[in-house]
Amino acid sequence: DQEMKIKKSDTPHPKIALLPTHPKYKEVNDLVNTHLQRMDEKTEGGQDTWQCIAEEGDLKVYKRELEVDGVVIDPLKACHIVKGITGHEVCHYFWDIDVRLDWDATLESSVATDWFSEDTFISHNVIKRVWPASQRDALFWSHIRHVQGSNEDSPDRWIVVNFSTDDPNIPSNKYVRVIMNVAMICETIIEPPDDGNITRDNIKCKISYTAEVNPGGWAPASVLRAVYKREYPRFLKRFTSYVHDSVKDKPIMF
Ligand code: 18C
Repeated sequence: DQEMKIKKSDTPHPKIALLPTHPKYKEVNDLVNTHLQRMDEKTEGGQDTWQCIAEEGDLKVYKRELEVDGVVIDPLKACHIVKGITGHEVCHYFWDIDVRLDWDATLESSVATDWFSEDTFISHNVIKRVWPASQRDALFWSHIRHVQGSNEDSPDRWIVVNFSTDDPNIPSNKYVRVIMNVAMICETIIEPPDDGNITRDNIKCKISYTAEVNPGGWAPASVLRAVYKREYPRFLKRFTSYVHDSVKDKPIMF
């Protein structure tokens, strides 16, 4: 009995493809853990420091104004609840570079430049130019992970982290390089029907998205804040409806 318990609690982690011997293993894990912890802590407590910049139905977008040496680096967070999709589906489509340009309208191109493992790769992304600023690019690793809940209070989650990185093979002199730390964390809520047959009508996904972006050089603050205010809500609506439409006739990916 005791042995069973040890075994059970010892193996709550689904497989992570990134190998512990990989040079980026620690960085990836540290970021995943920090994002999960931060999500657990905040929201209510930090309420007053976050100002709501958009609210539409269940979608809420908040920012905190922050400038360092005149450069706007406002942290951003958003929450959304979307019916008919799972956290696995949301994270899958957010992570999958093959579909990135189908929903991310702020990107001009996105190319995978290195694979660490099946769940982690680096991509080079050229961002559409916003007048009058110089054009930007971003180089970041993307990691997707299933985090099994450890008890009733900590639910099952899916997470994707996009975190800036370097690669000497991808020169950063053509564009201004943006530095970012982005996380998408999802939880699936199931309301089981009486007949026990779960359909898309019985599921919804609680999404939490955070972005810390340093534009990598001066950009006019008022333009940047106006672009963020318009583009983040637009991205969240466009992306979630993209997922919704993509999966509606497919079997549920739990
Ligand atoms: O998370 C998102 N996307 C992921 C990839 O698919 C990834 C994001 C990477 C890029 C983040 C880029 C932020 C750029 C900020 C600097 C721009 C400086 C411009 C100067 C202006 C004065 O994690 C979704 C990201 C959604 C980002 C929304 C806000 C970004 C605005 C960027 C401007 C692009 C304008 C495009 C306008 C045209 C749209 C039709």
